[in-house]
Amino acid sequence: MRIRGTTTGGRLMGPRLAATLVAMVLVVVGCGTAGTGTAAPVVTADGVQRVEVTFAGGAVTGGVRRYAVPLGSTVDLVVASDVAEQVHLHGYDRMTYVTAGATATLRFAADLPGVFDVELEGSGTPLTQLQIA
Ligand SMILES: [Cu+2]
Repeated sequence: MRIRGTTTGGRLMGPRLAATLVAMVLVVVGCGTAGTGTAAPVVTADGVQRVEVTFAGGAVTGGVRRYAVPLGSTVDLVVASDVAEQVHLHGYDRMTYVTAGATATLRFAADLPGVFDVELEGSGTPLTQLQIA
C-alpha cells in the first residue's frame, strides 16, 4: 500500500489503519453471516487462542477457514490428521509434525500481524489461515 505524502509516521500508520478498517468490515460482515468471513478461535481458561483443524479423508473437516487471532496473543494451533505430515505455519515459518491418527500442537506468540497460511507441507494442502491483527 502506498500513501501520498508519506512520512515515517505515515508509513507506520498505513498498515495499522488498513488492519483496523479490515477488522471493522469483518465485524459488520460477521454479524448474522454463517460460513463466511473469519471464525473465532476457542479461548482457553489461561487465555490461549486455540485453533483446531482436522484433516481426514483427504480434506479439512468443515472446509478451510480463516481464524481471527488477536495480535500479541499466544496461539495453540492444534492439527489432527489421519496421515503423517509436516505442518507449516507460513510467515512465522514454524513447523511441526503430526503422525497418522494423532494430534500435534504448535504453540507460538502471535507477534507478527498479517494473514498466514497453514498447510500440510508435503502435499501442499491448505489447512487454515490465521488472520493476526
Ligand atoms: Cu508451507
